[in-house]
Amino acid sequence: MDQIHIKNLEVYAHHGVFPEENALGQRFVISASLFTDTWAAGQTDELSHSIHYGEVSQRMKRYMETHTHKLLERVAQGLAEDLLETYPLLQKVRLELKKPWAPVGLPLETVSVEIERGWHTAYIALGSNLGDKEGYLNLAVQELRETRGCQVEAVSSYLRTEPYGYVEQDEFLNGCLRLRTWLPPLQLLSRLHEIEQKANRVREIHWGPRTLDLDIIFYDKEIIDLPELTVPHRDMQRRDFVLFPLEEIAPWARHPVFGKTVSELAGELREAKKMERVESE
Ligand code: PH2
Ligand code: MG
Ligand code: MG
Repeated sequence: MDQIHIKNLEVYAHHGVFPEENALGQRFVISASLFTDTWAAGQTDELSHSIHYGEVSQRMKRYMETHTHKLLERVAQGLAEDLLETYPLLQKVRLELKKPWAPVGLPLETVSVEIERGWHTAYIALGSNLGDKEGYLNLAVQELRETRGCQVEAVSSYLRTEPYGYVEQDEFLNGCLRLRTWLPPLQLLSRLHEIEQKANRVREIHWGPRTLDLDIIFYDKEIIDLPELTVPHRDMQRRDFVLFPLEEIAPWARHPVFGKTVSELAGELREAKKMERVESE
């Protein structure tokens, strides 16, 4: 992707672990790469179709001067979030934050932290089979809309579905949504858990009745295999209550392990269910 570079912007600010640093302040030097599609600006010669590097520089200077953090990591993260939230055309930002006067007591040229932060696309499955099911799904959508770093881009219709797995429970209401987010997968997961808690979810029986269940189905094309999180969702290809609503909003999304689109997976599941029905007759 195209990039706009700001190189070695100098700012005087008060970040640091030591109280002297917070009191006296020191020099910081910032470099930023702004990842954005410059095609429209290149064609029209209109600044409104791009990101104004002067404005970005001013904004970074202001952020640096109006906050006091201990760690360079925190400053870099704060800057990145501020830019991603402010400039809709900014897809990704790489920031290097240098501290040439860092009080290390040794003759070094500079210390720095470099980070990359950007927008990602995640698909979230929603489910409820206890209490006000529709209310709980709506609550989840609303909470995500209000989450910093999350933009809800599309919501499927809600489907009534038979319980799958542990069947001795009430029917479910299921849906799916598309999220644009700069939260990394584990941070997104913990935000989803918070929202489940808000819906008074108690974790009792595995696969048992729940007021609200929020699962990450896809996160870009990432394959994640951690004890606390598996993406794509392990069992989605067998779940009509995931695939059918997902198909409404992302028929073309491709499963990064199976290499098939959601629409193909949904089609295969429909066929498999038809065969089951024929066999049981
Ligand atoms: N969720 C489960 C287990 N079974 N069945 C339906 N129909 N819908 C669900 O969301 C669901 C389920 C575990 O998360
Ligand atoms: Mg689930
Ligand atoms: Mg879950």
